[in-house]
Amino acid sequence: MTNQFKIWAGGALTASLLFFACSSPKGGDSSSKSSVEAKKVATPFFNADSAYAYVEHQVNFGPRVPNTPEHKACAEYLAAEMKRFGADVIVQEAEVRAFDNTVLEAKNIIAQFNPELNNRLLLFAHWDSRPFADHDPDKSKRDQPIDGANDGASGVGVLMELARLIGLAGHNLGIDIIFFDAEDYGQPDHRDLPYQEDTWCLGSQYWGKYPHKEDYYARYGILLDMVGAKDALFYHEGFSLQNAPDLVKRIWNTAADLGYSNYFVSERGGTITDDHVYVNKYRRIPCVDIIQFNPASNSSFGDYWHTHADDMSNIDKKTLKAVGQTLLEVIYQEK
Ligand code: AHN
Ligand code: ZN
Repeated sequence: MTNQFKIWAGGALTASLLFFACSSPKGGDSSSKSSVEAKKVATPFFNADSAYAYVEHQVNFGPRVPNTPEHKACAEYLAAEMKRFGADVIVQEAEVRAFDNTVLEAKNIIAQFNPELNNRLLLFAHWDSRPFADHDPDKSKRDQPIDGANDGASGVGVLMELARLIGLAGHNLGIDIIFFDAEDYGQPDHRDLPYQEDTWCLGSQYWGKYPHKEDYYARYGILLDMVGAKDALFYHEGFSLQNAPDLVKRIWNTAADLGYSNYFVSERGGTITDDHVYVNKYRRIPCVDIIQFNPASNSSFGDYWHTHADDMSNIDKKTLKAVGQTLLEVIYQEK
């Protein structure tokens, strides 16, 4: 027997389903038998207009480059919004050293739902934007910071909409959403510098070594990076296949079930050093990176990548929807 309740909350439809599994062995009185009751929360509806507005709000601060007032203002906005959605928020302040020895005042923004539970899922994205446009066709503009609408703001915008919905609908598991800082301060390609290890992902490297809770662990982690460009293609990423092959399959199958296989291509793409590598390396959490990377194209990440073309005109609500609804479905299928 199934009872279904539909509740309208804040314009978003959240449906709660209650399942009663009644065991009635023959000859028994079913009303006196123990009934197993399992509560299951239906998958909320991802609002792409809402996610788009969160992307735009970040971009309107200007480039979010560490050690700038725009960066500080955006950090305050992100922390306040996540609190408003009902999360317990920690802003982890981290002094990290960049490729050119600049000390960056980095801030990892950590939003926790059901912080008391041990059984946790981790979702993350970087929130900083790149201080250079090292791939811009106009050489005179390569030292200027970029808007990072897709590279930075898109993943955060999708996760903010997820946080809003998790706050409304609740979840049976603990969920952490982390916005990592200083991901995109990696050594630029336009200055001909000698190769250095580990110049990207400075915020996640710091958090991996000094997590907000001792011995922090999660069942798995999912990273969103560049998830808002028009007609983006998401291939299986190499480190994700190595460390979390089953989760890769589950995410891509879920996307296909929802009708999004035009975005989620079930083939191997690039192997990309990104925040998930350090979360996996230091915390041993299996992680998947959902990242726009087309191995068959010349530009791989897209023509806009690390150029001044990565502005709001680069963002398409349909892509935000495909990623956001898929991610919601994956996490609400969890028991
Ligand atoms: C490298 O280019 C080594 N990694 C890409 C990580 C990245 C930069 N994601 C966004 N911007
Ligand atoms: Zn970047």
